[in-house]
Amino acid sequence: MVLYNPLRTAITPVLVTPVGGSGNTQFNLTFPDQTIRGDYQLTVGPSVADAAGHFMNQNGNSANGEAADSYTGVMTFAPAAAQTGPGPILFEETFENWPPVPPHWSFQSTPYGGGGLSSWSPRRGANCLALGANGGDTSAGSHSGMAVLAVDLSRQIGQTNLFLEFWISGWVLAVEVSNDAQSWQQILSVAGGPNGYIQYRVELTKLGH
Ligand SMILES: [Ca+2]
Ligand SMILES: [Ca+2]
Repeated sequence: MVLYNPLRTAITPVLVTPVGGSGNTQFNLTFPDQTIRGDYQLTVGPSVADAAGHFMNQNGNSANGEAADSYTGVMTFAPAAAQTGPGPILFEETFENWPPVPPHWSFQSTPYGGGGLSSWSPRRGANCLALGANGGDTSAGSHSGMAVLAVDLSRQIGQTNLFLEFWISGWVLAVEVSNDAQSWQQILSVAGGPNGYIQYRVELTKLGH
């Protein structure tokens, strides 16, 4: 059994204890407190046997204990969003204070992508955000990844002149915004070679959010 965090790192230790009175049909998992926002993936089996020695058969065919008979589930953990401070810069992410990954960042893998911190050619300071395979390894060939920054802008409702400003460098990059993390509006799509950093500035108050 393996429990992965959103950076595709296995969490250790994970202790498994039967729920009292369940007849060993329910189990509690105990693991260190997690702070990273995003999808946690749990894989169980297939070499888990019932009392009669039958291994798992998650795909329901005639053979037990195959690689395809393991169970995989995903749980989404969303701790608090980042809060804004006094202006003129309401929120600034410099990536200089990782680790740990702040709980307002999350990552998704598609399938081996992900995000993480990189010291590879940051525009400013020692760190930048990297989207790539296995937690930001941009050397691992073709891959994709998504990082989500959750910022609470409820104090800025009705405000004008609200901007999102950032520097990016890479092959193909898309930036989307959402006010509910369900429906997303693409505000930027860039295709081109890694010709160095380019600064972008988007006026959020003109997006209809
Ligand atoms: Ca099977
Ligand atoms: Ca930096």
